[in-house]
Amino acid sequence: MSERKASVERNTLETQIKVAINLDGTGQAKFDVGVPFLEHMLDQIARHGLIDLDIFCKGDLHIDDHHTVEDVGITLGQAFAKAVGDKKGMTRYGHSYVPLDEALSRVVIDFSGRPGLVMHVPYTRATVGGFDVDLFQEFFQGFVNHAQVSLHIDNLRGTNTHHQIETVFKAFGRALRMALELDPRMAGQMPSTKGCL
Ligand SMILES: [Mn+2]
Repeated sequence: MSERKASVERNTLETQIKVAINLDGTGQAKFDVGVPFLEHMLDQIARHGLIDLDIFCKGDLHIDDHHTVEDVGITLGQAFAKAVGDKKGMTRYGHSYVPLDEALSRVVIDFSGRPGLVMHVPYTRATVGGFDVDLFQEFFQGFVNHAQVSLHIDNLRGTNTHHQIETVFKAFGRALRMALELDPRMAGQMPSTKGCL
């Protein structure tokens, strides 16, 4: 098996980003993106996905967090597309339910080769510690467009906004872990009767 690692650099007038990932890691995470709440969420992907993540972003935070959050999603998606390679022997589908006290979320992912996002998170507040939680829609849309995955995100219940979105990211990490798992019984075959993804 070739190593499932990737490094991507993406530079625009709004953000300068470097992402390095190892899909077969242990959850080692290093972040320098300037948005603490986003870093707290990215940490959930690393820990619960057992993916090593090293993300640096210098963004135009003097305007607001929007470009940074969206562009980190885009660049992370590009890194995933590169790291999964030809997807031979990969489980392909993944899902997870994660609770956190009163909150419960479900995330379902398919490394289909086609971008699609359905996200339903009825936030009870618009911000957490000054962070605009609406931006996570932009994060996931950026990720989906570039990782070329179908992603269904549902927060099923929850009254605390921090809990609502944290369960989404934990379930996202767990769903990724399931989908990325290499299944020895597949003996390197494609997880599709079409023969390609
Ligand atoms: Mn938390």
